[in-house]
Amino acid sequence: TDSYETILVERKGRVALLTLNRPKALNALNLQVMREVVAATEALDRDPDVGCIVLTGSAKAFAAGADIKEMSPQNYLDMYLSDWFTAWDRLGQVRTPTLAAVSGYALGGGCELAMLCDILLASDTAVFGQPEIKLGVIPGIGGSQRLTRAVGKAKAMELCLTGRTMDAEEAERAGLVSRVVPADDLLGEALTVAETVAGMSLPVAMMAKESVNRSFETTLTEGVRFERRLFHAVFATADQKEGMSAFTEKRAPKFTHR
Ligand code: CO8
Repeated sequence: TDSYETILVERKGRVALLTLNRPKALNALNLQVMREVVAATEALDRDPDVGCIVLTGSAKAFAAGADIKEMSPQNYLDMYLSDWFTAWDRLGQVRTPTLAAVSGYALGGGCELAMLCDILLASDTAVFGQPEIKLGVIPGIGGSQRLTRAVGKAKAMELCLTGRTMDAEEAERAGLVSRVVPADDLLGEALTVAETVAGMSLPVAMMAKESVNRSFETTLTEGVRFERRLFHAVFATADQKEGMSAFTEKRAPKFTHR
């Protein structure tokens, strides 16, 4: 982890904290940031001792978008051949639960990066938007799709077509973020939520995540059938026995992630 230049990676028990660290560019996402975030997250995903991955930025900016200076001179073939930003999609395939703790700007690729995470917590200073249109481009890391699924067509269209931003309160009302907390409490609250998730059975948490994500990919009937299969599957875990025994015995469960 020492070899990363644009991110910091820390471990706090079963929680991993990944901090975007390009302060001079408000954490603008260039190819190096993409490679490092994706590599670090995938390495943490392979570690059975990590039960939740928190992604955060600075107080001023989660990430102010894709790196405009790096993108500016590219032509079609440059973008196509280097497959610009496609590796970000791999964050959506990570099986360990992920949490984005957003303070300040989450614009363009920054908003898209937050939306690639499972839980989205915002500070009261957070600002979300897809302002690409103002630069003569459109969202490219799934923003037009994930924002629309998160907040509906009305708001997604307005944000993508005008480039206007929304504050944390509007983002919460619209269903983009699960909760807004005071800026000073954001990281603490994010780590508390992450510890809670990481304290659950990891394979069961993975299945819960997989099941929720399935709802974005399939019909209700198929989604419910998928959930039912996983529900049956959790009875093959020791953690199901432990969780239910602990309840009966009126004690806290001790999950072994098996
Ligand atoms: N890229 C590169 N550099 C940036 C970016 C960015 N997105 N955002 C900020 N910076 C740099 C600034 O250039 C500045 O650098 P310098 O000091 O060298 O001039 C430094 O960060 C500080 O920024 P500001 O001085 O602008 O700070 P302010 O507090 O005045 O303003 C804002 C903050 C409002 C966030 C402002 O910086 C801003 O509007 N940034 C751009 C936001 C934006 O448009 N984001 C969308 C980018 S496009 C995108 O994300 C497309 C994603 C899909 C691409 C997919 C391709 C396949």
